[in-house]
Amino acid sequence: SHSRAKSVAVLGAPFSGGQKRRGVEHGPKVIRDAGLIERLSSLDYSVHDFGDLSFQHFEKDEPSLGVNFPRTVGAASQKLSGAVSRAIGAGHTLVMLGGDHSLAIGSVSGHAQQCPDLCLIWVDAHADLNTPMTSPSGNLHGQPVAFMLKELQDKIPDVPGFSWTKPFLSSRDLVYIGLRDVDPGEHHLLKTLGIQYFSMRDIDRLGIQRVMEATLDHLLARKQRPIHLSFDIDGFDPSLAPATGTPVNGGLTYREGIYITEEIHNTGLLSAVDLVEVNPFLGANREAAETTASLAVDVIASSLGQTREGAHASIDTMTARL
Ligand code: B3U
Ligand code: MN
Ligand code: MN
Repeated sequence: SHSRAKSVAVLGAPFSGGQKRRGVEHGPKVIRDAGLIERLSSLDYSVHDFGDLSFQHFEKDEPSLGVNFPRTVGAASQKLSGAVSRAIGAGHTLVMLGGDHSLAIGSVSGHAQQCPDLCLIWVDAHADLNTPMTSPSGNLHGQPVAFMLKELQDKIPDVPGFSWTKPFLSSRDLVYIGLRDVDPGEHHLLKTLGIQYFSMRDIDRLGIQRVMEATLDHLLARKQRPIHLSFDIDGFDPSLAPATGTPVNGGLTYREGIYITEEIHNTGLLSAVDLVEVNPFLGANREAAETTASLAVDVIASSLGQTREGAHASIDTMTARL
């Protein structure tokens, strides 16, 4: 047999403090139960399942500056950041299972500690770009990108729990795909910072093939660098991903979502992927949760090289059978 070329680290982050609906902390369990580890092993990765992190719950965590559960979210992201940094430093491709999208502050910053020149692809119905001042909800899962961007340094107040992190990403190193529910403050920032984004309307106009060409050209034309994919399952249409906290009609089709991840895999530059916002308590029934989790597995497997045309492992093992 041949040697396994690549290793992947799977890290669960059962955390829900970035929003108000219980259940999203069970995302890692349902995604594993949908067969993630077996699928990645069958793609010929050496899979290192690091299990689930456990997070500190702050008894008194009053809102501060309009932000809900600031200390709990800040501490969770800080812990995740360290774990992600260590896994990537050890040479693994990282898969982070959320949990809500506030966790991306931790996963992307931990990745950036090891790979300061990374770029970020954010697949989501939402821009998650609110600052504490523009946020309509105070929920930190609607704000993670604002905490990362250097250009917004002066717009982020000193929220308790977040003194450990400082902005590390330039707005030109970020592309959004799938947007269709953007708040006024977020839209203002998208436009004034000149962030590259492809809304669902843009996908309707251009088709997903040209969207991916433009995305990868924008991020990689100047130089090849590591990619962080932060995939919110609500990027998909709610008919495909019903078990999520804030579903929005008119989302990605299955084929569009998988095309996105196939193209990212084909760059050979994917270094970390977040899969967030799977909430098995939501959706009409248990089947809704299971389809959503199974879709999450497909997204991760496709990001890591599962193809729709099939593949063969090695000439040697095949020719023995032909
Ligand atoms: N933009 C709104 C709603 C929202 C953001 N992210 C999700 N929902 N999943 C907010 O609260 O910032
Ligand atoms: Mn999100
Ligand atoms: Mn979202």
